[in-house]
Amino acid sequence: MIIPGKHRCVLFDVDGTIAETEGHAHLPAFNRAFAEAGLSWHWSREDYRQLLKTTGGFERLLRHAHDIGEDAEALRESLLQVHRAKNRHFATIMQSGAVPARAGFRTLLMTLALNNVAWGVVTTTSRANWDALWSCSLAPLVIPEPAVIVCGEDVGAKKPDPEAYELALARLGLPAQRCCAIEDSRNGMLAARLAGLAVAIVKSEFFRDERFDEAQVVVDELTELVPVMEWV
Ligand code: XBP
Ligand code: MG
Repeated sequence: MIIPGKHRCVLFDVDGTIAETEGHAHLPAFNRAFAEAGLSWHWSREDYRQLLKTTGGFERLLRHAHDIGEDAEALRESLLQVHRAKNRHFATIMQSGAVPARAGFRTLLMTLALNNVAWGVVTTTSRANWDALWSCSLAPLVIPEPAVIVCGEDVGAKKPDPEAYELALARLGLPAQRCCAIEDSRNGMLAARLAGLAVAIVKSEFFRDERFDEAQVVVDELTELVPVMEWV
């Protein structure tokens, strides 16, 4: 799928794709924020699997409030504070070193670099969460920096809307045919496909049973994408 010479940049989703941040960091951070705010909410892994169908942590909080019959709009201000606290706990968890990059991430990046292919980040997570993952888990791997970074705050509509991918392409000044994407969720795959990109899916903890019919390739681990020419 990646053709060095034709493809100039591989766009990586973050949560679930570069690292298993959802189960190891976002979910415990949400539950810590709920307890801290004195809320009786507590999300199990099964709750979270369902809630992840809504992209964006704040949007996920609004949806949960709605699902349990609360007036989500009336709670908007207090949920904004809960979301801020969640991201603070996320940073603390990342600083503890609890969430390494997925197997093969570094080797894949170095292989892309050897083939003169850049990489970028297209995520619906908050910029602060990307910064925490980068400084705690990725920069220590001594890898090239991403050529473009698009985060949740940069777009009006989150995945599966293609806006984040379209913005990354515009910032790179490249057409969709010169890039491709690596995603772990159906929403992410649809966003990339709608922007005209070929997509490789790497299966992750919460999305492994989703439908990925529209993807060009589906693998269990990033290690399987390392021989980049074999994606063709
Ligand atoms: C990631 C998300 C994010 C994180 C939480 O989706 O949906 O919302 O779960 O991040 P994707 P924030 O991997 O498809 O980009 O709380 O910062 O929104
Ligand atoms: Mg993801």
